[in-house]
Amino acid sequence: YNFNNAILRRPSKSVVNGLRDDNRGNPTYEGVVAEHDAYLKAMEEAGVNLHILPALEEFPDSIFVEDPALVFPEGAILLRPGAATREGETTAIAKDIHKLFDTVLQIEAGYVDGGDILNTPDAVMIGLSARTTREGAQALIECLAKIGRKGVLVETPANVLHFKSDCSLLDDNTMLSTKRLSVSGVFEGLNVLHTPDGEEGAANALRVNDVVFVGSDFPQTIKMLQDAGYSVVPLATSQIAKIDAGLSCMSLRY
Ligand code: CIR
Repeated sequence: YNFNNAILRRPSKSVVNGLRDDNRGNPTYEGVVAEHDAYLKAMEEAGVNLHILPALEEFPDSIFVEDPALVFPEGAILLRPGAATREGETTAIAKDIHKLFDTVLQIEAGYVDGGDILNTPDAVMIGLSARTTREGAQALIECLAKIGRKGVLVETPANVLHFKSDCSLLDDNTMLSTKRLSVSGVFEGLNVLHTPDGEEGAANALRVNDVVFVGSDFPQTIKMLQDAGYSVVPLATSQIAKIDAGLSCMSLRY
């Protein structure tokens, strides 16, 4: 969670048509831009150097730059998003990734969304989901091995879009997680703080250097984290939540 750099992509006007599971209405373009602007500012204030990519009208979900790639200080891995309308985002981001990294690998089989990947001090967890296939996860484990990292397969709860929709890393040995995810025992050996009932959406928080970004619609989670000693930066997410996104999705951090 110590990052010097982050890659972001400006929202396109087509973001209003972003993918979603249940229709809770379209977000507005202006609303998404406002949430993105506040996120970008919070990243800068947290001490991160930003690489901001231009909007891509042909890909409504391309603001969620976390999904087509995975980045580490030592290199990047191009992924293959598992939604048909998002597959082309890999090619779209590849040239920017090549500019920023000397080592760039690519998964050659199956599908993996970056939203299913949680980097912990021990290992890189890869959640199987409707977007991330076993074949893709295996291909990713091989790429990770080439840059000296260990990948492990884990399960995403049913009806949850991404593994990281339900969890985030708060520090080296503490996770924020929904109860439905942690009952699987996936975080055994780590401290787990559970999102209060009704605030499951807060689990996709984001630790960036000394602060934790948390959705501002989740007061109980914010208080719980503050009481636990974290410095919380509440950020509005109600627009991006309409297209199933949270705080990790809008950046690639390294
Ligand atoms: C999608 O369904 O792909 C987008 N509407 C939301 C992606 C959120 N990304 C993420 O959690 N990494």
